Amino acid sequence: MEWWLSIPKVELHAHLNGSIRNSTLLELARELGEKGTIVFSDFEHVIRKNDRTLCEVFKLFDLIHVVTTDHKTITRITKEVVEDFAAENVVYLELRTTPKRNDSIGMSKRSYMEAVVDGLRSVSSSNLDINFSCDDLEKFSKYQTKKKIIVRLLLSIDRRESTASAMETVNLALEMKDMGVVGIDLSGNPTVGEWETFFPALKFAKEQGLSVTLHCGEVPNSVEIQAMLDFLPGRIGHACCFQDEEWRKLKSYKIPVEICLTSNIRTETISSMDVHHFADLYKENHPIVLCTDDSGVFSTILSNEYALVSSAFGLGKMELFELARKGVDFIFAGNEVKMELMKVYESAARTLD
Ligand code: 6MZ
Repeated sequence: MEWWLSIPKVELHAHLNGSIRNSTLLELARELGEKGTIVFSDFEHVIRKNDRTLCEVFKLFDLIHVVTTDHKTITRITKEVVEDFAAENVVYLELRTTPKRNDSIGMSKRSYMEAVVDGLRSVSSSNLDINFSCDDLEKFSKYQTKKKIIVRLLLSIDRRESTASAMETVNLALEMKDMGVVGIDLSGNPTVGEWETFFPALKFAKEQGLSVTLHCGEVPNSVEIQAMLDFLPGRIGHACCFQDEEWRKLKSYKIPVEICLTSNIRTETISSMDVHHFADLYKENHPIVLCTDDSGVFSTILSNEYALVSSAFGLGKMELFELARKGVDFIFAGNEVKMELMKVYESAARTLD
């Protein structure tokens, strides 16, 4: 595992509220339990459960959102999530989250995002290119030297949202470009909502120069999958339930795929590793990048996803280092950041063992 921890990695598919530390989640739930807002033992039972179907995962997210509603908590979890990724040598993180409005506590989509940005700032004062020493991560003690992580943000549109609400998120993303927002994600329960509802906002985002990534094919839905591919998003996530025609389109359009192995297996969208599409896409040299999806919910870390590929598909260290390096080609940040990351990989390549 140490080798996977030590190589530089880019994380392009991580949901903020899915990446919370279990210990933080339990602490927050306990506090709400004491106030009588929730029944702690019910919450604890759901959090500690390991195997969840896709449907159960979305129920869990609703529960997580109950304990992470206020601005202070959003700031805290953002800081912790960035620290955890940096601790395992993630050198570039595109963190995605759904801006939430909650009138009862005076939260607007903008103030939610400002709380996220405060979290990034509290990791470091050096704007969004965050330099810091990890001092509270016992699990990676060997890697607690000074680390640098570059963080950018994607604003997610939840599939439960209306066209107007999706448009509001895109406008917010445009307003927050100078705060590290580089794109838009479409996510949420794939059995809910229609592509036509989100299309106007996503099209507008693209026209305005924002990058777009879509959760695509988490459940079988040929019509939607093909419409999504024809939209030519910058990347897609998952691609689990594709038919031949959809594979053909994906490959001919060369749309990069964010691969989330543990998530796909845990949610049973893919029945086992030996039938996972990673193998075929890798063999065909299709653009792919390994990601965690929800490291908290699925109890994984990015280094573990690399270790999994090594054991399940027999890739060697050099091949995996190259796979990690290629992830840089698919980031949504601009060329300056890409060049900086290239240098990180060049220097790491010289010290490979
Ligand atoms: C689809 C997912 C997801 O935005 O509150 N999300 N959407 N498929 C998945 N695979 C299992 N994992 C997470 O983070 C949590 C939200 O991200 C989306 C869901 O909308 C979930 O509510 P934020 O930070």
